[in-house]
Amino acid sequence: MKKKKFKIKGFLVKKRFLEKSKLNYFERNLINFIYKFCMKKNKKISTKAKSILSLKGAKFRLAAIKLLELIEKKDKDLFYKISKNCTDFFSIDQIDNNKKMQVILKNFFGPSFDSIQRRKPIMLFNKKNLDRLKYFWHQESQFYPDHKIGLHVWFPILRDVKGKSDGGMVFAKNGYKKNYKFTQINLKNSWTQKVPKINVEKNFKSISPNVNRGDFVFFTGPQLHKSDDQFNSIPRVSFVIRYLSNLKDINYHPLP
Ligand SMILES: O=C(O)CCC(=O)C(=O)O
Ligand SMILES: [Fe+2]
Repeated sequence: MKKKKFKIKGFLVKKRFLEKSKLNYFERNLINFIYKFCMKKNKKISTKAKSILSLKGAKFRLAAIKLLELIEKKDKDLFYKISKNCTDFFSIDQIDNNKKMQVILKNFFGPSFDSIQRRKPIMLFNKKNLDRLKYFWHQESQFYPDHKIGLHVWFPILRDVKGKSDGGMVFAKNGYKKNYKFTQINLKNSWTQKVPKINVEKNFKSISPNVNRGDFVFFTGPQLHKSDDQFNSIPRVSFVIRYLSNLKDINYHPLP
């Protein structure tokens, strides 16, 4: 049987990429990480995280989102630290080791597969009326100028993202063909922004895909994207993993 090829132009949503049991495990690992990470930094938060671990299913997920909301409200510095460090738990590696992920990476990177460098994944949070943690339009390729090729993998946890204005991601249709000059913006406890010097919305159609728990969105370095507006009163939580390579002669080389 012929192997399924992974072809991507800009971005692609892979439905049901990760089994629910693995995602459940991942979500619990995150709360367990917060419980331990906050033990010395914020006892109250730590104790709360521990108590949430006794909940199951939808109750657990909602309580987990509320916990993150509380941390962000009470201690912005701690929240930013958690966003950057919470992937020190091992279940993120199980996503790399997933067979489907390996096939995709091999197909996408071809001969550069052996030189993939993975950037430390981060947690992303999009809450109504909270702009500090959102991304404006940007291209990941501008954050990694030394890497000629990049594949980025974004997936929501704890709740589904129901398309437009639900706090997910927005992609510019066909907006992956060149790198644009940008303006850099740095704000406290916020991600660095590299905003392209073009009017993205005027030049491209915006697409806000539905992305359920377990669905993964893949996008390439130059693909223009941003955080969507958030009208849902329940915040959105997601992770992103970045795979990069700096071999110059990379082309699309599918596996035999
Ligand atoms: O999750 C978001 O709001 C934006 C994510 C993003 O820009 C990325 O994952 O590269
Ligand atoms: Fe991004």
